[in-house]
Amino acid sequence: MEETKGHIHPLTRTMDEIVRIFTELGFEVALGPEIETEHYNFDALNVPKNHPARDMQDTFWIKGVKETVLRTHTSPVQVRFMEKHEPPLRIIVPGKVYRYEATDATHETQFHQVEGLVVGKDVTMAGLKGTLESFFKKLFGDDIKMRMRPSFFPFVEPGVEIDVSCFLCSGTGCNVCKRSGWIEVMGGGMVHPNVLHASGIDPRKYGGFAFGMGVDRLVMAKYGIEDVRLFYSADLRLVNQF
Ligand code: 2NM
Repeated sequence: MEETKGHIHPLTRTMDEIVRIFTELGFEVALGPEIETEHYNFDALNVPKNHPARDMQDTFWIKGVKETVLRTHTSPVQVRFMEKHEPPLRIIVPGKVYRYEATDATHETQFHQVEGLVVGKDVTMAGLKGTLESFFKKLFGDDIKMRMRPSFFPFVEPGVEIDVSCFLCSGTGCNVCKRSGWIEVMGGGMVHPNVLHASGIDPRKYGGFAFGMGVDRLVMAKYGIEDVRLFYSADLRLVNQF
C-alpha cells in the first residue's frame, strides 16, 4: 500500500472550512433532519403547491409516508430555528440535500449545501453583500471580486445570484469560467415576509437576509474534478490525491 494513512475527504474539508469562516464572522451552526415534511421543505418557504420543484421528478418522496420528503435544501432547518429562537439570529446550516434527477458528470442525487440566515432589525441587502464579500475573501484570498445579479427564488424578494471572479484564472478567462472571468457560486436575497411569518417571526418588526451555496461543484472547480460521481465512487485514486 502506497498510502495507508487515513485523511479527510475533500468535500468534508471544504464544508469544514466554510463553517469555520462563518463562525469567525459571528454565525452559529444549526443542524436538522434530512427527512422532512412537505410543510418545512416547501410550504413554509413560500414554494407554491404547483411549483416544478415539488414534482416526483425533482423530489424524493418517502414511499408510504404522506407529505414526507428527503430535504431538497437545508432551508427547512432555518424555518425550524426561527420557530424556536427570537431575533437577532445569525446561523449557518451545512448538510446533505437530495434531488431526484438523472445522474451525470455534474448532477448527483445527493449533494452538499451550506445556507446562511440573518434576522434582526435593520438587516439589509448591503449587509448581505458585505458579509459575503468578507466570506469570499477569507475563502479565496483578498483579491477576489464579487458581483450580484437579479434572480428569483420563492423564499426571497428581492433575490440575487452571486458570482465571484474566477479563482483559477483571476478573471482572464479559462475553461472553468467558460472564458467569462466569473463563476456563479451562490444564491441569496432578502427573506420573503411570508417565510418569516410562517416561521413565527413578525415581518413588520424584523427583516432577514439568506444565502445558499452548493459545495460539490465548488470543490470540483477548485481541484479540476470533472465528474461529481467520483466523490462517492469509493475509488481511492481520487481521495488519495488530497
Ligand atoms: C438560496 C438562495 C436564496 C435561503 C432562504 C432561506 C430561508 F430559510 F431563510 F428562507 N434559507 N436559504 C436561500 C435564499 C437559499 O440558495 C440558492
